Amino acid sequence: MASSPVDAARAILETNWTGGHTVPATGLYPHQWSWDSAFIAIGLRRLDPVRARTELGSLFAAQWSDGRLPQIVYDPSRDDDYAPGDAFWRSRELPEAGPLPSSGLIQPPNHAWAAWLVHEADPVGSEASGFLASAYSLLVRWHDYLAERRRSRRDRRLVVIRHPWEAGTDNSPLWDAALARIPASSTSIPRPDLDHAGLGERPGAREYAKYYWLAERYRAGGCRDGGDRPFALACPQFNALLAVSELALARMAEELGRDGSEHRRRGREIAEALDETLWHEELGIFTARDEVDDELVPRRTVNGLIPLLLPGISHAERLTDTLAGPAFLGSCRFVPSSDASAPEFDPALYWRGPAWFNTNWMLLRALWGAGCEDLAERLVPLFTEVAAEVGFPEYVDPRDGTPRGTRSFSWTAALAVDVIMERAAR
Ligand code: 2M8
Repeated sequence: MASSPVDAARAILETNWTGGHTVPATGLYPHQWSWDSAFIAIGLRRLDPVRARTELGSLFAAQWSDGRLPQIVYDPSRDDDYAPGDAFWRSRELPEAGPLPSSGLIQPPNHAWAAWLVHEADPVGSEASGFLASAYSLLVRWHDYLAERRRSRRDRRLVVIRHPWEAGTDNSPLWDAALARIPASSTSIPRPDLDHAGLGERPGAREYAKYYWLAERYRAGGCRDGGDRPFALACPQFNALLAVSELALARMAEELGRDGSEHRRRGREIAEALDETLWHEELGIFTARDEVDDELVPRRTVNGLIPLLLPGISHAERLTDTLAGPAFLGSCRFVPSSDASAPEFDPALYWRGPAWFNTNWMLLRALWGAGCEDLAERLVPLFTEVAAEVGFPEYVDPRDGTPRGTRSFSWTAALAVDVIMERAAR
């Protein structure tokens, strides 16, 4: 008998489990990634809350003394299988680096949100193991790092990314204009990733040369955050996740018998800043603001829809219309990563068109939360049917669900489990 989608997803999460964390995919991504682990823990909490806590705990163990949670925690035995690796970052030579080999960059702050959901799935086990208290104090330091060292110079309530990898949406059109100003690295760049995914589905050599230039420069400065910032953008998805996570920290604080009001204030403040500083009136969507030229980037991308997660943003109605309109669900079955009506749209190329499971999952939760049942129903089959049918891929063609990227991808499996179980409980 064919296994159920949940059993199939569970089998992938088993295969990708190393004993302490889950790799995103065994070939293409052989280490632990920061925001992947948070999405994976959200799915694991449905299957095995202890393992969900271990997943987050192993990432937290890599925290730097300045509070940052690194983009990647490296498995030194796989250092030749992914670039840039531990040999590039040499984090152990940096005084502020954490105890485990890691990248110096960061990823979107979905961790407190995940930690709260993981706690809620098994409050007794979470309290007994000390998970809630230790996660809370560590996550406060993570958010302090963002607020202090990554503060936007344009709007103090927002934070900026310093590399496209920090957005999680590496080659999104949002970064094109900023990258055009960045020189290419002259390093010969290894591309083990191309052994596992098609050339037309990964960023090209030109982008990689710029990614490396930025990473080399950041590393040469000891991964410190002062000084000039050749690439600095306030991303709407990154900041929306920070706000969601502040609200989660408030819940965690209150559960621990502490005052959560400061976290709530900060969450509200970020939402206000999104409304005031990152809203593009003409395009009807949030977008990134480039701090180098102080311009809003005139592109519709899925990053600009993620603020729908925030209760009370003032542009929610218009943003929902944009989601339902020709750039997104008006012309696609699932939410594409980038405007399907724009000339740069490419349904197979990474963050320039395909539908990703994590962003569709966030939007599904936002739509459920706002009572937009009809639009939400459009996204449900991506998780309950398509994911398993096409082998839990990294992403799909947003028009028809054709699988793209690597297969047996962990957050796809984890978030499919989450939606299937949520659906059954509703
Ligand atoms: C992709 O990013 C890495 C660099 O971090 C890469 O392109 O090699 C992105 O999809 C990112 O969001 C994700 O966290 C990572 C691992 O799944 O892969």
